[in-house]
Amino acid sequence: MYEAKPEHHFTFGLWTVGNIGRDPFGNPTRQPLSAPYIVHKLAKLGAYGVNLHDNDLIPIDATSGERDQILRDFKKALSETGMKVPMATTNLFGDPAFKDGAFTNANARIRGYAIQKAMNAMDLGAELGAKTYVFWGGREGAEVDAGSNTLNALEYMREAMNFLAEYSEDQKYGYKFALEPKPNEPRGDIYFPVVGAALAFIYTLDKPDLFGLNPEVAHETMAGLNFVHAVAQAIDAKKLFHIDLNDQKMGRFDQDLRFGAENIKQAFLLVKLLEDTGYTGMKHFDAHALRTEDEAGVWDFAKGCMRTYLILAEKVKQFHADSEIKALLEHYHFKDPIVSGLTAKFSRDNAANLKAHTFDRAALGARGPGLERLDQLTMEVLLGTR
Ligand code: GCO
Ligand code: MN
Ligand code: MN
Repeated sequence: MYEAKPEHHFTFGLWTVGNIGRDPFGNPTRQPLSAPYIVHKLAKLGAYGVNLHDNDLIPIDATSGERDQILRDFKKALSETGMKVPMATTNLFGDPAFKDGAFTNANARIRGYAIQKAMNAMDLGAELGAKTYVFWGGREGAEVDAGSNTLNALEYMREAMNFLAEYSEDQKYGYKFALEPKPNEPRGDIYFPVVGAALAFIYTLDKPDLFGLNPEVAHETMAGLNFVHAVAQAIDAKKLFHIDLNDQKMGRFDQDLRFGAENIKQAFLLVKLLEDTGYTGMKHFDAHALRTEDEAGVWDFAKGCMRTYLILAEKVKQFHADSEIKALLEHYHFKDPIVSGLTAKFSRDNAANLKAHTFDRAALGARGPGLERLDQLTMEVLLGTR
């Protein structure tokens, strides 16, 4: 029961299970794990694949000989296990060169270097079979706004996105690009802080069809927003290209907790949204084991993410099959075909008839939608008492 299988499309980043437990106050608590070792371990746990930043695999200062050897070993692990690399991305935040941003840096040379690094990382991702390319602008932000009017940054970002989309097409890589918004951390303020902001930006690009979103639970939660609503908006716009699953307490530092570790009801509603709308993309766990853990804890963490998703998917089925919940939902979605016929589309007749229609305002205000009972039953499904 609840055993992860490749068909579930669960993925992890090399940087997630490979996280060595460093934080701003403390040294690493775990040894680094090699990429081939991670691939073998995740394959045994039933993951579909592993995602990477260029420098998770190939150190930024590797010689071309070193690069080739690392790639050979990594590809061997992939072919031995059948693991895929569905998503790739660029580390544009770790090196001091990017301390004041990469694509949005005020320095034209750094912008050029960032685009060059992204092209090389896209080459690497394509070589490994990746079809989704993520842009997480960790350093694309500011603490000091006096140097720029922000419009420069938006223009620079647009230039980079347009350039790299053309590069992908020119190379026939077939990438879809997923923008990953985050409100802050590591910068004081990051541009495109939330899903809605990134979504609006996409339509200002030359090739909006190539761009979508990679929303992350922790990121909207850090901004105090409802993640399920954000994902729904991305789905509505047909822009949910990828998703980063983890968990987060509101008002805390960026925690990257195990999926479902904190807010079970939200995790359930998220799984429900993804399952109900037939999301078939990658379910990527962008989280890491607690700094307290040893390597055994890392694999418990990885197993836990996938198992919780599968348990919640089972609860979604139970929710839909529950006849009392069904009745409550019917009560909640009150239907009136006559009124709906009038509001479905504007016509002069419909407008005139709607104006002439008599609504019993007092009765509308008096009717209870039954949400207390619905929420309680949802909790009882989750708590296992139904
Ligand atoms: C974070 C982000 C990153 C990105 C990753 C892939 O908060 O650090 O979530 O983990 O997802 O860089 O683009
Ligand atoms: Mn994150
Ligand atoms: Mn992420």
